[in-house]
Amino acid sequence: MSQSKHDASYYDSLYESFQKRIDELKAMTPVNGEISIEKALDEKGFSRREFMKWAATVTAMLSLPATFTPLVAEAATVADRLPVVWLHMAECTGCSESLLRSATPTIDSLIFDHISLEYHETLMAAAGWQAEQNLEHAIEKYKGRYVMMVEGGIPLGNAGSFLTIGGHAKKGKDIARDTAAHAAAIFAIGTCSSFGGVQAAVPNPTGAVSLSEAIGKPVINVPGCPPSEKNIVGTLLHFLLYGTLPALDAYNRPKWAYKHRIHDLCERRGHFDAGEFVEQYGDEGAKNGYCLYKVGCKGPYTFNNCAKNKFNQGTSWPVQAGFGCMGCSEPDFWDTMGTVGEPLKDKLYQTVFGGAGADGTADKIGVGLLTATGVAIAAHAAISAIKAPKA
Ligand code: FSX
Ligand code: SF4
Ligand code: F3S
Repeated sequence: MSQSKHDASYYDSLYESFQKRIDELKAMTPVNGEISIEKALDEKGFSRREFMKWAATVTAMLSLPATFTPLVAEAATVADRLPVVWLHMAECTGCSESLLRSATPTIDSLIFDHISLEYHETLMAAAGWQAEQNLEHAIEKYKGRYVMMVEGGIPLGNAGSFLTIGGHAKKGKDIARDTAAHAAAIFAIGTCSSFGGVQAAVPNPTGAVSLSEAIGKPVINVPGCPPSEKNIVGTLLHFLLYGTLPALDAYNRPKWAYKHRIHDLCERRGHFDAGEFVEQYGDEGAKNGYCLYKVGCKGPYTFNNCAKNKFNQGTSWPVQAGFGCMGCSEPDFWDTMGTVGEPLKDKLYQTVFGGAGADGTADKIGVGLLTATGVAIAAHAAISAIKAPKA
């Protein structure tokens, strides 16, 4: 019988099982053992205090009590025991960039650097035959133990020949299938890998599909175009601590990251509720930080934690920067979220589940603007007579 979070003993046994996982991992040799994560953090000038602050943020993000912070910190330092194979398919590399491209390294990027990336096409030094061999060796050596992370959609059109690479001219779809065959866990990183992404937008000339469709296996989706570095590292740490897959919504997204709508966490929500909208970019409303719904924000239909985690080392996120959410963590957002810069208004927003929505919360808005939340949006929109922003 499974325990519920309301049982007093639930977190005690969870704590014990995390500690056990960490001890087991500690006993293993780091896969790239040149320098420990702790030492790397120290060398880059991160104090213990900063590291614990980071761990506290991740603990809260994973919906764990604050007492788990030391365990999360410990888990981060043993992350280099986890072999990770990271494949690139059809995409822009924005997901890797989200994690790695910063003026100064963040704790997230440092940890990512030190997790044992046995194979990452952008980061590894190897090329050609050697690169192919690295992948084969990693699969062989860590059979059933490695984590597979995939960035990009898989083009199946033209007999899947769009991503043919390497000396053996192996097709992307086959590389993905063969790697998936022996993975301990499979994560689709980014909207392309989760749902097909931009290349799967109509008319989808390469026949791109999601990773899960291409390999015919269930996959944990971590969408966003790109996803934040926190959601990527959090996914790894969650797996590291629990050793099992997270609770998921109907789109196989981890609930710890995707259970809330952008709209629910948004700092401009007060302005939405007060009917104060930006009418066009650069107007008084924009200067006052009003709600961006009328200039196309899709926050009411989008599930992600951007407002909390932000991007670029926690500097900002789209809405804070003054541009509405484009819905980038939703399936087929290129096709279903309408014109950028224009509200969906009373257009029916149909999810791929025929409006059933991503979960209980999504149900309220998934059927379009007829539900309670939807009516609120429509009412505000009607009061202030929506007009398209000038080009
Ligand atoms: Fe790009 Fe990743 Fe978008 Fe896709 O992110 S940021 S096109 S989700 O696969 O590289
Ligand atoms: Fe924030 Fe967009 Fe919702 Fe306005 S519509 S409150 S900008 S998420
Ligand atoms: Fe994407 Fe919207 Fe966040 S566009 S990055 S889900 S604010």
